[in-house]
Amino acid sequence: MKKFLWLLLALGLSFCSEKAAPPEPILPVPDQKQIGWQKLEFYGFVHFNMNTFSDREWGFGDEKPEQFNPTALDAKQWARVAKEAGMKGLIITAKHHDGFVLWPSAYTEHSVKNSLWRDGKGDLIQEFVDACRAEGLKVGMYYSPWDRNHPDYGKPEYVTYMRNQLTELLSNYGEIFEIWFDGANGGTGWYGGANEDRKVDKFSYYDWPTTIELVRKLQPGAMLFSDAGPDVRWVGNEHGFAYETTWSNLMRDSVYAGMPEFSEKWATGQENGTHWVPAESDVSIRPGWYYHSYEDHKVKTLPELMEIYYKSIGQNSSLLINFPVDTRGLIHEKDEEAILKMAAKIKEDFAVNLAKDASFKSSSDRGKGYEVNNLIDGDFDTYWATPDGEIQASVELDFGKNVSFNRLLLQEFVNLGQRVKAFSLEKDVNGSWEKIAKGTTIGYKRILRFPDTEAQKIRINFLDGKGIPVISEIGVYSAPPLLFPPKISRTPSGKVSITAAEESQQIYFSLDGNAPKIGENVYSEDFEVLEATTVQAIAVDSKSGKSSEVAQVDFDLAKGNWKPISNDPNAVRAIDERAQTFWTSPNNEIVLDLGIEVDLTGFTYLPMQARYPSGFIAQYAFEVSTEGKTWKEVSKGEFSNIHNSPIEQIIRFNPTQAKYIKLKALKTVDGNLATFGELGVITR
Ligand code: FUL
Ligand code: CA
Repeated sequence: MKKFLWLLLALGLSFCSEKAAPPEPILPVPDQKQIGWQKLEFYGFVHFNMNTFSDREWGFGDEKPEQFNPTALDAKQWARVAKEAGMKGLIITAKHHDGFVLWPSAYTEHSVKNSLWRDGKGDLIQEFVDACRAEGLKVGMYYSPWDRNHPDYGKPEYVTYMRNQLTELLSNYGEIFEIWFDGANGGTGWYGGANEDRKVDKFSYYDWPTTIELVRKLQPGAMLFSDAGPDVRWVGNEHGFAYETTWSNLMRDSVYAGMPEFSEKWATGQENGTHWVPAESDVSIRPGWYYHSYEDHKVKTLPELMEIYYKSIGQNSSLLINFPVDTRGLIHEKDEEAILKMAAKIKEDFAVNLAKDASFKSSSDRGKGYEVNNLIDGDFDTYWATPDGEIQASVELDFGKNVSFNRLLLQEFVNLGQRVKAFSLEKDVNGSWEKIAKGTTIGYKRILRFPDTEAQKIRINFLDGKGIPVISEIGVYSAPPLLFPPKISRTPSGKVSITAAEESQQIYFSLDGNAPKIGENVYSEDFEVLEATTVQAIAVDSKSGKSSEVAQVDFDLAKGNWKPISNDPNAVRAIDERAQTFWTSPNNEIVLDLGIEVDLTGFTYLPMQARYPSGFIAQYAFEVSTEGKTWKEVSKGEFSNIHNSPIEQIIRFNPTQAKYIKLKALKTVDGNLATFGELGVITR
């Protein structure tokens, strides 16, 4: 009897272990740390440093340690918000381009140790690390290679300084999951008082191989980020958007950090890329990376944040959302509210995986261990795959009844390399297949969005790939509709119109600076706004009664009577109230006649918004005149980070009288003729 049982058991075991052979990997493949990192998906950035207090995006390097003085700093609050938002880690700006460091480094006096904060005894990196660990968040460090404070920047001595500081950061604070090396480097700066322009050869100056070796030695598990990787690459823009086609494979030997053509030529990754260097999408929750109180109402709306989610995590990229921590040393209430709304909406969109209740069928599978049920077991490490050579294949889902859905989620088992190049989704309509949506690459995660559609049976077709499909998970979801805030626009002569995303939605607005109230001030036709006025509006869905986020625009003087002083008739494009048009000035300046004399307190400059920008103003001078002959300069300075973040630049100055204004480009980012997307004035 006993013997018989043993026999049965042995038979059963051998039967269970008859697993078919796994597919051959297609190179390149991720290494262990990249596999772990990929599953994080969502983590946060904290931009908090000297710029927070100098109200700049890029400090010049001449700031004083005393300026750094948060009044209520609480890193625990940052960690709590990040955790509640579903983020898996936080990366902090240990040192930004201005050179000030958040820890008491032994190698510089330009540090928190000489600030008033915690009487100079504080170590912000330590507080940050402790707060993250307490919430179970991973810890990352941003370290700017460019240093506009250091006297030796540009010389070999500085590279030693940089490595000494990295050694401090990577030895004294425990395990680090990512180190972020910024590609922006070299240019004007204070440099210990030299006040000059210092160019470095971005390819060779930092001797990256040696620095990478150091990082590997101190933190073998850390992901190294830069435009060029080596472990994780920049997505090539600061909107938080990956691409329709996004490969984790990169021609790594052809790229280097800060190379000018990276975004256009390399950022999407390449099908035949030689190394595994997946994309990370970075974006700030406000227009700027650092806190500016004038952006308190420009926190990204829920629709904007969801667009980012679907275009990053939904397009084979990780997502890094930035909090510009404020001068108190806290994540601003509005930023917290926005990120928590986003977290709730992600949960809502993916609440029920309809595929879980479906029966699955595939055109074929490679045998035991690779069947279709692996696609819905919630385990990334189990997968469905076809026999060798069968690149084209399909998986059919039968829900058993008609269901409504609008999202398809697919995950490739990328541990064996990224493969799929084309796939489609079809539904069964009375016995024939009708196309609903299609995609190109999948990678670690791909989410397709399409209008609500109903079906009992659907089919996913794998149409083309570098090899057989190897798929970990499939999800089908029905995301509830999202109400978009209305769009507010004004013509040059001052007519304001407000439009909602759908006609069935009712619009309410306000002009007094308070949020619009449902039931008060229904918008029914255009109205006039000629002077500085804040217009706010919401859209209300009549079916559900739900309302959108508030849209807000700060208008100043209408431009109806303004005239450009130029022979070029196209100059009006700089004042046509349309962000998409621009003017290229032949002499790098624009002169406007405002028609009447006004009290000016500032101006706004919107860089051109076209796909391939040119002539962004990097350094400017602003002059005013009352008769158009004698000019007075009222402001001069730089538009920091305008290249990567071409948002409206807002410059304020002491009140002055003007009938004529002149904005001069002293320097453009690319040396091309200056372009003007839109020019405006501030009178309040
Ligand atoms: C850019 C920097 O220049 C910005 O200031 C910011 O730190 C962003 C994350 O990277 O290249
Ligand atoms: Ca699975």
